[in-house]
Amino acid sequence: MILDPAASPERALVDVLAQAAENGVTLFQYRDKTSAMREVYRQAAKLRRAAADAGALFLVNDRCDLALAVDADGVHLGQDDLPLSHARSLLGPAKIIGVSTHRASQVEEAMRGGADYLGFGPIFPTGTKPHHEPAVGIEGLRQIRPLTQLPVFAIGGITIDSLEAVIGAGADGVAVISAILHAAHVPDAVRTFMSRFP
Ligand code: TZP
Ligand code: MG
Repeated sequence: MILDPAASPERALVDVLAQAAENGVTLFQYRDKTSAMREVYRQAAKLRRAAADAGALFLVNDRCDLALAVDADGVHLGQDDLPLSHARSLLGPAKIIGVSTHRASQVEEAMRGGADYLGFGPIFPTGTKPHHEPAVGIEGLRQIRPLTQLPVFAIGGITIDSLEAVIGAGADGVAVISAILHAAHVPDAVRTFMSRFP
Protein backbone atom coordinates (compact mmCIF):
# COMPACT_ATOMS: atom_id res chain seq x y z
CA MET A 1 0.00 0.00 0.00
CA ILE A 2 1.20 3.50 -0.88
CA LEU A 3 0.49 6.22 1.67
CA ASP A 4 0.16 9.58 -0.06
CA PRO A 5 -1.25 12.55 1.86
CA ALA A 6 -2.47 14.12 -1.40
CA ALA A 7 -4.85 11.18 -1.79
CA SER A 8 -5.94 11.27 1.84
CA PRO A 9 -6.53 14.82 2.98
CA GLU A 10 -8.92 13.79 5.76
CA ARG A 11 -7.42 10.66 7.21
CA ALA A 12 -4.22 10.59 9.26
CA LEU A 13 -1.83 8.32 7.39
CA VAL A 14 -0.54 6.83 10.61
CA ASP A 15 -4.06 5.60 11.45
CA VAL A 16 -4.51 4.24 7.92
CA LEU A 17 -1.21 2.38 8.24
CA ALA A 18 -2.23 0.80 11.54
CA GLN A 19 -5.63 -0.28 10.19
CA ALA A 20 -4.20 -1.62 6.95
CA ALA A 21 -1.40 -3.53 8.71
CA GLU A 22 -3.88 -5.02 11.15
CA ASN A 23 -5.81 -6.38 8.19
CA GLY A 24 -2.92 -7.88 6.30
CA VAL A 25 -0.88 -5.24 4.44
CA THR A 26 2.80 -6.12 4.93
CA LEU A 27 4.57 -3.43 2.91
CA PHE A 28 4.04 0.32 2.95
CA GLN A 29 5.54 3.05 0.81
CA TYR A 30 5.36 6.69 1.89
CA ARG A 31 4.95 9.06 -1.05
CA ASP A 32 4.76 12.84 -0.71
CA LYS A 33 5.69 14.83 -3.78
CA THR A 34 4.62 18.26 -2.57
CA SER A 35 5.19 18.97 1.13
CA ALA A 36 8.28 20.70 2.50
CA MET A 37 11.05 18.24 3.38
CA ARG A 38 10.89 19.03 7.11
CA GLU A 39 7.22 18.05 7.14
CA VAL A 40 7.88 15.00 4.98
CA TYR A 41 10.61 13.95 7.42
CA ARG A 42 8.32 14.30 10.45
CA GLN A 43 5.60 12.27 8.78
CA ALA A 44 8.06 9.62 7.58
CA ALA A 45 9.53 9.22 11.06
CA LYS A 46 6.04 8.71 12.51
CA LEU A 47 5.05 6.21 9.82
CA ARG A 48 8.35 4.39 10.14
CA ARG A 49 7.70 3.79 13.85
CA ALA A 50 4.10 2.75 13.22
CA ALA A 51 5.18 0.24 10.57
CA ALA A 52 7.81 -1.24 12.87
CA ASP A 53 5.23 -1.53 15.66
CA ALA A 54 2.91 -3.33 13.26
CA GLY A 55 5.64 -5.65 11.97
CA ALA A 56 5.36 -4.26 8.42
CA LEU A 57 8.04 -3.09 6.02
CA PHE A 58 8.39 0.63 5.36
CA LEU A 59 9.83 2.14 2.19
CA VAL A 60 10.26 5.76 1.17
CA ASN A 61 9.38 6.90 -2.33
CA ASP A 62 11.99 8.74 -4.43
CA ARG A 63 14.39 9.95 -1.73
CA CYS A 64 17.43 8.03 -0.48
CA ASP A 65 18.32 10.80 1.96
CA LEU A 66 14.93 10.52 3.61
CA ALA A 67 15.11 6.71 3.66
CA LEU A 68 18.44 6.97 5.52
CA ALA A 69 17.21 9.74 7.83
CA VAL A 70 14.35 7.61 9.16
CA ASP A 71 16.14 4.25 8.80
CA ALA A 72 13.45 3.00 6.42
CA ASP A 73 13.63 -0.57 5.18
CA GLY A 74 14.41 0.81 1.75
CA VAL A 75 13.56 3.15 -1.07
CA HIS A 76 11.43 3.03 -4.19
CA LEU A 77 13.01 4.65 -7.23
CA GLY A 78 11.27 5.97 -10.32
CA GLN A 79 12.96 6.34 -13.67
CA ASP A 80 13.70 10.00 -12.86
CA ASP A 81 15.20 9.39 -9.43
CA LEU A 82 18.81 8.63 -8.45
CA PRO A 83 20.29 5.85 -10.58
CA LEU A 84 20.04 2.46 -8.90
CA SER A 85 23.82 2.07 -8.56
CA HIS A 86 24.09 5.33 -6.60
CA ALA A 87 21.12 4.45 -4.44
CA ARG A 88 22.73 1.09 -3.65
CA SER A 89 26.02 2.75 -2.69
CA LEU A 90 24.19 5.09 -0.35
CA LEU A 91 21.88 2.54 1.24
CA GLY A 92 24.13 -0.52 1.28
CA PRO A 93 23.34 -4.12 0.43
CA ALA A 94 20.85 -4.77 3.23
CA LYS A 95 18.21 -2.19 2.29
CA ILE A 96 15.40 -2.95 -0.14
CA ILE A 97 15.48 -1.03 -3.41
CA GLY A 98 12.53 -1.20 -5.77
CA VAL A 99 12.36 0.34 -9.22
CA SER A 100 9.35 1.57 -11.21
CA THR A 101 9.33 0.16 -14.72
CA HIS A 102 7.06 0.78 -17.68
CA ARG A 103 8.56 -1.36 -20.43
CA ALA A 104 10.76 -4.41 -21.06
CA SER A 105 14.02 -2.47 -21.44
CA GLN A 106 13.55 -0.88 -18.02
CA VAL A 107 12.76 -4.26 -16.45
CA GLU A 108 16.02 -5.64 -17.82
CA GLU A 109 18.03 -2.61 -16.72
CA ALA A 110 16.63 -2.76 -13.18
CA MET A 111 17.46 -6.48 -12.97
CA ARG A 112 21.02 -5.87 -14.16
CA GLY A 113 21.40 -3.11 -11.58
CA GLY A 114 20.41 -5.35 -8.67
CA ALA A 115 16.88 -4.17 -7.86
CA ASP A 116 15.14 -6.19 -5.15
CA TYR A 117 11.69 -5.88 -6.69
CA LEU A 118 9.98 -4.14 -9.58
CA GLY A 119 6.95 -1.92 -9.86
CA PHE A 120 5.31 -2.25 -13.27
CA GLY A 121 2.65 -0.01 -14.73
CA PRO A 122 0.57 1.95 -14.91
CA ILE A 123 -1.62 -1.04 -15.69
CA PHE A 124 -4.69 1.20 -16.05
CA PRO A 125 -5.03 4.95 -16.43
CA THR A 126 -5.05 6.60 -13.01
CA GLY A 127 -6.02 10.02 -11.75
CA THR A 128 -3.61 9.67 -8.82
CA LYS A 129 -0.52 10.30 -10.92
CA PRO A 130 -0.96 13.11 -13.43
CA HIS A 131 1.06 12.84 -16.65
CA HIS A 132 1.72 9.17 -16.09
CA GLU A 133 3.33 6.96 -18.71
CA PRO A 134 0.91 5.32 -21.16
CA ALA A 135 -1.10 2.54 -19.53
CA VAL A 136 0.42 -0.86 -20.29
CA GLY A 137 -2.70 -2.91 -19.68
CA ILE A 138 -2.98 -6.47 -18.42
CA GLU A 139 -1.34 -7.60 -21.67
CA GLY A 140 1.74 -5.44 -21.03
CA LEU A 141 2.14 -7.10 -17.66
CA ARG A 142 1.74 -10.55 -19.14
CA GLN A 143 4.48 -9.79 -21.67
CA ILE A 144 7.14 -8.70 -19.17
CA ARG A 145 6.38 -11.39 -16.58
CA PRO A 146 8.67 -14.04 -18.13
CA LEU A 147 11.59 -11.58 -18.23
CA THR A 148 12.24 -11.61 -14.49
CA GLN A 149 12.10 -13.72 -11.37
CA LEU A 150 12.04 -10.61 -9.18
CA PRO A 151 8.80 -9.88 -7.38
CA VAL A 152 6.65 -7.68 -9.63
CA PHE A 153 4.14 -5.29 -8.10
CA ALA A 154 1.52 -4.07 -10.54
CA ILE A 155 0.44 -0.45 -10.08
CA GLY A 156 -1.98 2.05 -11.53
CA GLY A 157 -5.74 2.18 -11.25
CA ILE A 158 -6.01 -1.24 -9.62
CA THR A 159 -9.27 -1.95 -7.84
CA ILE A 160 -10.84 -4.95 -6.19
CA ASP A 161 -12.60 -5.65 -9.50
CA SER A 162 -9.37 -5.80 -11.53
CA LEU A 163 -7.27 -7.61 -8.94
CA GLU A 164 -7.95 -11.11 -10.21
CA ALA A 165 -6.93 -10.25 -13.79
CA VAL A 166 -3.76 -8.52 -12.59
CA ILE A 167 -2.71 -11.48 -10.46
CA GLY A 168 -3.68 -13.81 -13.29
CA ALA A 169 -1.26 -11.97 -15.58
CA GLY A 170 1.58 -12.77 -13.17
CA ALA A 171 1.83 -9.95 -10.63
CA ASP A 172 3.25 -11.06 -7.29
CA GLY A 173 1.48 -8.19 -5.61
CA VAL A 174 -0.26 -4.92 -6.28
CA ALA A 175 0.55 -1.36 -5.21
CA VAL A 176 -2.57 0.62 -4.51
CA ILE A 177 -3.37 4.17 -3.47
CA SER A 178 -6.92 5.32 -4.15
CA ALA A 179 -8.72 1.98 -3.96
CA ILE A 180 -7.89 1.95 -0.27
CA LEU A 181 -7.35 5.58 0.70
CA HIS A 182 -10.62 6.66 -0.94
CA ALA A 183 -12.60 3.68 0.34
CA ALA A 184 -15.51 4.42 2.66
CA HIS A 185 -14.00 2.07 5.23
CA VAL A 186 -10.27 1.30 5.10
CA PRO A 187 -10.27 -1.96 7.11
CA ASP A 188 -13.10 -3.40 4.97
CA ALA A 189 -11.36 -2.40 1.72
CA VAL A 190 -8.09 -3.99 2.85
CA ARG A 191 -9.83 -7.16 4.00
CA THR A 192 -11.58 -7.49 0.65
CA PHE A 193 -8.29 -7.03 -1.24
CA MET A 194 -6.50 -9.57 0.91
CA SER A 195 -9.30 -12.11 0.59
CA ARG A 196 -9.01 -12.04 -3.23
CA PHE A 197 -5.35 -13.05 -3.28
CA PRO A 198 -5.04 -16.70 -4.17
N1 TZP B 1 2.85 5.18 -10.38
C1 TZP B 1 2.26 4.66 -11.44
S1 TZP B 1 0.57 4.72 -11.29
C2 TZP B 1 0.65 5.44 -9.76
C3 TZP B 1 1.98 5.62 -9.42
C4 TZP B 1 2.47 6.23 -8.18
C5 TZP B 1 -0.55 5.81 -8.97
C6 TZP B 1 -1.31 4.64 -8.43
O1 TZP B 1 -2.40 5.10 -7.68
P1 TZP B 1 -3.85 4.45 -7.79
O2 TZP B 1 -4.73 5.44 -7.04
O3 TZP B 1 -3.80 3.13 -7.08
O4 TZP B 1 -4.18 4.36 -9.24
MG1 MG C 1 9.76 8.39 -7.92
